[in-house]
Amino acid sequence: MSEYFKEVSKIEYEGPKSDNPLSFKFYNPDEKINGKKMKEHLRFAVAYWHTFQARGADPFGADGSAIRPWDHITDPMDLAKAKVEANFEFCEKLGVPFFCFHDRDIAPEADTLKETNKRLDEIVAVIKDRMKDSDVKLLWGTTNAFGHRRFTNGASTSNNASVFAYAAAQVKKAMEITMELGGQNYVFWGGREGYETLLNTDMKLELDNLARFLRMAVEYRKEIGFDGQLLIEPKPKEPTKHQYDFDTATVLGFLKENGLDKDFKMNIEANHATLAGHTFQHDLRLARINNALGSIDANQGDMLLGWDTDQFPTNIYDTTFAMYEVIKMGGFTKGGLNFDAKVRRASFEPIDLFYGHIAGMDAFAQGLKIASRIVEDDVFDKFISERYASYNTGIGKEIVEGKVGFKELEAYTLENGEPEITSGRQELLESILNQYIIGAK
Ligand code: XLS
Ligand code: CA
Ligand code: CA
Repeated sequence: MSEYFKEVSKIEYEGPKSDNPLSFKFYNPDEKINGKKMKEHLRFAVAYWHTFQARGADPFGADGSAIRPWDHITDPMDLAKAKVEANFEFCEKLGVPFFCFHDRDIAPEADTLKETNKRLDEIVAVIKDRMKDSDVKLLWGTTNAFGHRRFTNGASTSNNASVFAYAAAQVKKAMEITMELGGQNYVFWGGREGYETLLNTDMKLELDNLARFLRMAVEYRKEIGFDGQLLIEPKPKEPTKHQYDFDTATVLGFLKENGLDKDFKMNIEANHATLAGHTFQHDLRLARINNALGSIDANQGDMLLGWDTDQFPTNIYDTTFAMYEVIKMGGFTKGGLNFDAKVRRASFEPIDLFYGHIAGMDAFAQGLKIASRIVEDDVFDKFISERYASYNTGIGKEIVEGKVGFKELEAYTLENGEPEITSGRQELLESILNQYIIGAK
């Protein structure tokens, strides 16, 4: 077995004052927070595509800048096998319990679907074998039905029925291998499911076909007995101008309209929520209150840029708010925190992959600690329940219980006159939040 990251040994927790860049400052996997180990709360995953596939390319530097320890390997299948080894070594050294992949990340596409599936089987066997002596597991699998030229006009929303069929064949196989590898979730991110211009688009047919496709996935999942969660990952734009799975609200409405809301939860990515004009927490909250928060793609965007930068998450406010929602839903069941994040083009050395993940893991560990103190002290919820107390008694209770209509409310208002309103206290709450963020509370 080759060792790819020779300069790195197991990353250990050394505490907040450590100067060792290859150590955790806040992530202490076995430390208990509210009776549960940090590693069980956080369920981190490495994204295969960013960590083992991405080359640091951008539209102005298609060749990429990355230097990787497997660069000398030229045969595509040998390279795919090397990356399996590198993945397990990387996850084990970081103590990350999960990884996630697209079918095409783990095995290169061949000339025919049959050949491609054969390649996949070969690599799946290698992964399975490596899993025997590792604690590292598969969080989720998915399909890349957007990179190949055939998907230029979309996959299940393509104008061409044979492309729809091709995508179905691909998802079928990807779901099978996800199940074979013990994957706990299967993700549907839209890829090119959207449009560039309505001048050439039958929106109604495309949306109906998207629902048909998802229904087929639900049926096939039942047929093969895959018990993982099915997740939809919203994104408003990129690669298409308008992606159909725009945001959590849009996806929830679409699922309900098509009778699919019991079958799918959300995989919410921070950078996608912000591209949709929401905060990360907004989409998490909306999913949570609809019992639809399945898993999280942990990254962050750049507020000054209008695209999907997929940066490692380091913003403590965001990780705190995210973990607040996770704690409030009672923790992850099958989901986790997948680092759908890439190191910057200028961070091209292999060691930067470790620094990126350590930064993200530490930021989420801090977020978890802060959020659990906020939940424990009942800071904001207490304020919120007092703020809405008028709905607990009197006319408010009658509104909530559906006992009154416009006529009764008019009579009530005529009798009671001008309502007394209360301050929202935003600035006060923000300064209390800061006390928790800096660790004073
Ligand atoms: C792209 C998406 C993608 C999904 C998996 O923006 O984030 O990487 O997570 O297909
Ligand atoms: Ca993602
Ligand atoms: Ca993204």
